[in-house]
Amino acid sequence: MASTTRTAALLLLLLLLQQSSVFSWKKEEFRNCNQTPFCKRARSRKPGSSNLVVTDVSINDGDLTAKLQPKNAGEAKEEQDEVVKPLILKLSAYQDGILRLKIDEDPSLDPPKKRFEVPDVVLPLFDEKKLWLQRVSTEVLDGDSAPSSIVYLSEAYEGVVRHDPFEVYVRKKGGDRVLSLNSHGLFDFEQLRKKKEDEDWEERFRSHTDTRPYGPQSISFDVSFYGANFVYGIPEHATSLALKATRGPGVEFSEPYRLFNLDVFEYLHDSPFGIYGSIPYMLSHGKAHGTSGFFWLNAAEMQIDVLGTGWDSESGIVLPSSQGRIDTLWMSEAGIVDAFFFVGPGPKDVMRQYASVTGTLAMQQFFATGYHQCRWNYRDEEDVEQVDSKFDEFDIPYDVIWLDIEHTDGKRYLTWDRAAFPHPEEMQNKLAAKGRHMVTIADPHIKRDESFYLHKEATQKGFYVKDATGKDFDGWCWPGASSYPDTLNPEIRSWWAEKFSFKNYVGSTPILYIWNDMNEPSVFNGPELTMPRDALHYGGVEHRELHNAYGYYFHMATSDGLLKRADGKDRPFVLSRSFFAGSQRNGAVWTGDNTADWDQFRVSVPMVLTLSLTGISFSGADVGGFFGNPEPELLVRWYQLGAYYPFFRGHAHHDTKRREPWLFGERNTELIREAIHIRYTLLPYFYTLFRQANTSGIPVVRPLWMEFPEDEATFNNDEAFMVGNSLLVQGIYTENAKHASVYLPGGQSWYDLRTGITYKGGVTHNLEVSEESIPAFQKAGTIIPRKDRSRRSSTQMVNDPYTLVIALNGSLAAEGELYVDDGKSFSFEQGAYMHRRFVFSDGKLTSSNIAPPASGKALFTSECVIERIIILGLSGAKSALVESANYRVDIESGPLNLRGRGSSAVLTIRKPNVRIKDDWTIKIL
Ligand code: NBV
Repeated sequence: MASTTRTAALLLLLLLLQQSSVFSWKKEEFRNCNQTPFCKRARSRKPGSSNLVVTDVSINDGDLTAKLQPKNAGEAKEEQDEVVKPLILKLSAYQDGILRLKIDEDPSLDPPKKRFEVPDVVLPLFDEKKLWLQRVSTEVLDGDSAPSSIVYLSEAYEGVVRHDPFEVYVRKKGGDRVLSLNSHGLFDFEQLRKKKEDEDWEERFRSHTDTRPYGPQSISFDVSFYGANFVYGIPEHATSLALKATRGPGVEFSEPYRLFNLDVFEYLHDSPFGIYGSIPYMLSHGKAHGTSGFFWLNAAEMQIDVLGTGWDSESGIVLPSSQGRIDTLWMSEAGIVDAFFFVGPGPKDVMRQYASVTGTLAMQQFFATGYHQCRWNYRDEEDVEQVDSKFDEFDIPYDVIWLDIEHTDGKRYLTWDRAAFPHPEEMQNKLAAKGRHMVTIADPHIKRDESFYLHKEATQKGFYVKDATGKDFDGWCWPGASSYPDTLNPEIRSWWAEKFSFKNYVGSTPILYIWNDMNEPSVFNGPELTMPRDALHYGGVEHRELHNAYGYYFHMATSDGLLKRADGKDRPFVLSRSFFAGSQRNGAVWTGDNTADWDQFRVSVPMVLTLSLTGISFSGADVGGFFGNPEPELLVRWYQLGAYYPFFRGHAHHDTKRREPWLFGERNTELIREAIHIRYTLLPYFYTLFRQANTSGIPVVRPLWMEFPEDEATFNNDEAFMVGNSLLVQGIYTENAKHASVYLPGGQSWYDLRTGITYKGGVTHNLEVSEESIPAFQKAGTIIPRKDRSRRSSTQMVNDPYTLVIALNGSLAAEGELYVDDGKSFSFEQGAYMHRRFVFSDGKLTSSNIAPPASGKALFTSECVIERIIILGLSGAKSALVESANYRVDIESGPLNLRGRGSSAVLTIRKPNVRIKDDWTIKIL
């Protein structure tokens, strides 16, 4: 027994050594497209090679259905020994301009296996949006020789299925195309079939063999975006926001964008290589059409080429000019075609359309919008107490302290290393007394240890993912030999969820929340450090079919666990590294193991923006960089920018030097304190934006073009971003910067957040920068609610008074909103919240209610008042009248900032003391 333990320990050590040697990107560990047969096959296909035609079009249950088969299907039958079976095509239209296309094998023709359709991603409510198609009109459209079937999509758009050659597209009624599929004839669907005698279906990569018992089953097709200047989306890659061409003359990336969830050590800062999560959803934006989106619900490995101008020249076939059109090639190893076309035409329309399919951000706990302090690891209770008290000593607010894997008993998650953490409840109670919270890590790899209750139960109940032979899959991860719960199965999800009850998770208290890491899943001895593709899940589903959604189901189960433990009364908070379409419903996501360097810092912005565009509104990057030791200047710049990420957490690898905010000298502590403080002052605004993301799918942070869809200069900008519609933030991504060029979009002017100085829009400004702050501007015409008093944590700010910052536009007008609820329960769903609109015009500020009349009894109220109103862009006034109450309040000029700089056109109304719950008007006299 002792010798088995020794051998296991030795093996683990060897593995860890091997791990540390891969602490830098090791290309050869991972497959490229040429080493991935389905990708290689799809990429070698020539335009026009798909010879499918559409037949048997009819309307069934409100959908258009048809058959898809080779043009010469009849003749082929006689010549070939194999009959190519027709595929079944289904086209459905939904409200708000959404077209759904499904293509699968015909179940009545007895395919060897049912192909996998990803469950639990499309909202059940989406079905209610279906437009029951009554009729289809069949016509020969301009320039075609064969007919097309046309269906109604909305007043402005229609869906078209061209019969020969097969093509599906969306167009403006009778006019320009928006999106199309198979316009270049690259569609291919490998149907499941019997293995021929001389065939070898196995695939080998390094020392691994994939048995591939079902053989080739990949699908590929081209998708074109019209009226587009750029395409975006398909996370997760560390690269620019606007996607680069991956094929064609002179491209920068020669590999397609890969979507395959992997645990990649030290990922590169500019690469199409797929990392922890995948969302097969691409958006386009352009002057001519506006925005459109294409989502392929498929969880198998996907590779996507963005085809640069002239991409087809390799084949000798040159396509018509691609002016204003961006062509892409989508390739997936398995699954079915389940594709959604979103017509926009505005960026926010597309966000809403996508959200109606996959859902919006779960409403988050208020505390989670504050600052999180993490490290691998906070060693013990004393360390936690020290760090916690230092935040108070240095007067820096923070909300959550995190415990990484070392806090457990030998990496058995949901247990404690009792030597280091003998009194977990007491530790949490002390944090709770200051209104703070704790997060512990719970990874999906379960230690294969007979005496570990989780392992015992999972084994007995048969709840683990199986290997290709049907035995429990046994892989290596942090705890050594490990198995993985099969959270595709709803029963296993609810079993996992139960483990978070206060009774089951011994030592947990109501202020404890969860972090899911390594859920790609990471398997140290697996192919490409993940689970073998021939591993088996519930219902005989092969791992290859759902790989990209494994982390999603695990995140979902954990989030359900936190919901259950509080009888559905407390909002869960779960951070996940891996994600899929719809993960926004489970909680937050972060960008994994970045490095403490300027390039990685810079790429965090397009990464967070891409997540935002694809529904994941609550995301952020490790502030400071996970690997390596940031120079103090980089750390400070990272805090200054990270304060505007939706998810704001400092984190570091255990080999790095300690880097809590007070460890870099007085000046740097002051700068970091200021950065974190700015975040806290803006929490009312952030929380209002979180609610907007929750109701509409419009993300908290946005690429500039989402707010300025007409301004071409914004389309490719990923150095700056908008927080909501009112704030523009620009990072400083170089050392020792004295100046920064900042493009401020046109149409109105902008106010520097610190000085109130105005800048013209539509111009790139060359601004002086100092170490004190990064450029941030409030858009003229907006009102931002703030809470300026400095507190220990967000929960201590609940009763604090507000400041309103009014940035006037050219007509001396502005407007903004404030959303407030109890910050933790679900009573907002019954109407227990406040939603106010502030409008400034004609020298008057009015506050009015925009919440619908509350339906339930659980009304929410707040006695909070407004203690200060800052008006940017106005001068001269001396007093104001609070109407209805009929009292006067003083107006002062200023404030100027610390250096005595600032605009002269800034006024402050002191102590108007109106309550946020009331309707009121304040008139400038
Ligand atoms: O649990 C340890 C780390 C964690 O700190 C990090 O945030 C994760 O992304 N985890 C990865 C595993 C080890 C990475 C080297």
